[in-house]
Amino acid sequence: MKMPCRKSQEWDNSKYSVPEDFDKMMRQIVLLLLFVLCLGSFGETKKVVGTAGEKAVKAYLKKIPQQAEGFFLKVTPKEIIVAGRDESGTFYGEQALKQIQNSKLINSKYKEVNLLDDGFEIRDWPSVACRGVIEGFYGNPWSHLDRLRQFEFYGKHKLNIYVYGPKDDPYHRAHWRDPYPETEAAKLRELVEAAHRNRVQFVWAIHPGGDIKWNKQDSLAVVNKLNLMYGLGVRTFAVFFDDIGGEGARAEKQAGLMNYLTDNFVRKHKDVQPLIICPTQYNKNWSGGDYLSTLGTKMYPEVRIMWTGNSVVDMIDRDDMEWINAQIKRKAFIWLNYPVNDYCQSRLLMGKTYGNGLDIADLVSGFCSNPMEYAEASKVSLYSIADYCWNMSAYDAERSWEEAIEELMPTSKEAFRFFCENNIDIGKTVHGLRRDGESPDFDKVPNELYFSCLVTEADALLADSLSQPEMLQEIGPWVETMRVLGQRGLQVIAMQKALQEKDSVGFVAHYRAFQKLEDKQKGIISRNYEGSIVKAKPVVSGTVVTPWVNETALQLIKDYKKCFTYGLDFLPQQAIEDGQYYIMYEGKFLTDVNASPDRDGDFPVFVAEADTINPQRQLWNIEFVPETGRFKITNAQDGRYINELGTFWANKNTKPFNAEWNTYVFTKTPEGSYTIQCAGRAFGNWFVEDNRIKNGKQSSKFQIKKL
Ligand code: LOG
Repeated sequence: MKMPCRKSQEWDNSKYSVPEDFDKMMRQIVLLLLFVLCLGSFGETKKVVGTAGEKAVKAYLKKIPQQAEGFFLKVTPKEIIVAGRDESGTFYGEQALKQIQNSKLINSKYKEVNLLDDGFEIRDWPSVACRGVIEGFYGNPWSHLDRLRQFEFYGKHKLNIYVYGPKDDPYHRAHWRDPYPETEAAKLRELVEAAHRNRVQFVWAIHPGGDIKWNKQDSLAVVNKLNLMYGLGVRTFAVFFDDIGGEGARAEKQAGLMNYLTDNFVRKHKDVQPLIICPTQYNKNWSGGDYLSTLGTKMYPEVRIMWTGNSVVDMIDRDDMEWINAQIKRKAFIWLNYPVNDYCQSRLLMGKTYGNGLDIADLVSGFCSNPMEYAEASKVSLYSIADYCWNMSAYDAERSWEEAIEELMPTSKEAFRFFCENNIDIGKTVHGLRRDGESPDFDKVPNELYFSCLVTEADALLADSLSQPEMLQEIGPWVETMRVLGQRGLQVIAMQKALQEKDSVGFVAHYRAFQKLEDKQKGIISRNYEGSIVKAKPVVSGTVVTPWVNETALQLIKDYKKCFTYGLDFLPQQAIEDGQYYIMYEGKFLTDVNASPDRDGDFPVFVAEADTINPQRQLWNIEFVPETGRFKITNAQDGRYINELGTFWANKNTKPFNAEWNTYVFTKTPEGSYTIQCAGRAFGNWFVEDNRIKNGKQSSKFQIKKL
């Protein structure tokens, strides 16, 4: 069944034809391919598969790329040749063949395509030698099944490394010295085998820095644990020192341990790869002193060093790589903190993977993406990470994203695409990274149409949940949220109409329906099971549609109250009407004693006397902010806002007003005074100490008096 939004002539969004950048030659290839592959079951087609050095492919030796993991693929009606430089190359040649058969497409993913009279040849090899995924997030670690499904996906998309380092696996970090219990160990053994079967190097990481003692005993404890993991089949190892402080963070000690492990463990085994370290200073913002150069000079050059970029969550370009490589005297191994969402748990990051330089392949020793704890949903981005690492200079974020959507949800691709479009941005976080292009059609089509689409496309996905059960189970709470968001939006539109028509009864009725939906949305919780480490409250289109719906509803209520009195009991009460007020504590006035618009970091104090010279220093603009539904407090004399620390930040460049952090909840007490809470802090109740505002669990009571 067609969804109404797709029927709309104004809004035809289906772009699933041949990608636009296909030139004429490529179109020909596509046609040819169809012809070749339509010959069907290869009944009369000879198929030869082999690896350089084997007799079967001797005739093609010159065509096989020299690069590790490269392959030569030839398809004509008579023969199909798959010839790899090494076993991985042959494996990848077969994967490429399967993909071409499935998609009936060749595109610039492949490095060299050669059109023949009756078929085609491909020569292909990876841009980045080590490409893959690092399970390195906080939160619920992936399940066994998640991981098995990941490895299949990696094999298919030519990713060749997986680093195991979930922060909340106790045997990785908190209890790194302890061996895995028998059942866990058996699962890991199975995982290692599954990874290797898919040509994925399984790297097991240990995170000892929180409590390691720099002594022989703990060095041996690490060796002991690595030996146990070796026994489970692991052949590559990493040691993480991220997010720690104190003794564990000392560069010369870390370097010493890595060298010790190299001598006493790695070199003792013929089949163990050089180590990987995640340093404590793993991004430029956090670097300083001689930490990085100590690692660079003291640690064996074969030890690979991970790096997240200029900040924790960052995209990486050539200048960034040159800087870090010079510090550490080797090529950094990129730990890309995307699409990880452990620091913005309410959002799913389903947008395009863009922003990394297309010219850094020769400057990295590896490239891994840290994904979301939602393994299936992460595949949208991982698909692109694979494309990027395989043929970097030809990487096309847009096309790769479209392909990923089609592959991951073939039976509901348009609904899934719409879902992804509405789950793109990260929102404001300490890490700063934002993602463009969320809900791109929201301001292009009538709001009402958009809201119905949120509902119908959510329904379409839910109705198709059996075809991709693993994906739907993960994104389900967000799909539900998308549905409720659409319904809320429709109620807001109805409120708008009612207000225009001066229909106060209708307005209040729609507001009450809106409120019910809001309660319903609050009840949607992801991973809400016993023992779950992160229970997320999903937000959909948190940058575009959700704020529009919330702000418009609040604004409408404000407007309604100006004209009508009917039903006020049902509408949310604004604790304080916008205006100028004294904020008083035990008879004292909150005063901006240094009033000066450019001053930074000072704080208002409670003063006993009324200021007769500059009375505005004791007056505060209290103003409702629809974006958060809370209040902004600024001084009437100099316009500075009170921040979450109870102090002033005047510098508009470095500390611009941030509604999320710098708006307050006023709660009226029965006797008519108020308590004030900063919603941006965990214990953000205002209390007074030394005549100034402090934040904590306890609250003081304030008098808010009109001028
Ligand atoms: C952690 C990582 C986490 C990520 C994003 C590194 C090297 N370490 O700030 O486990 O998933 O940021 O929140 C990190 O990135 N610390």
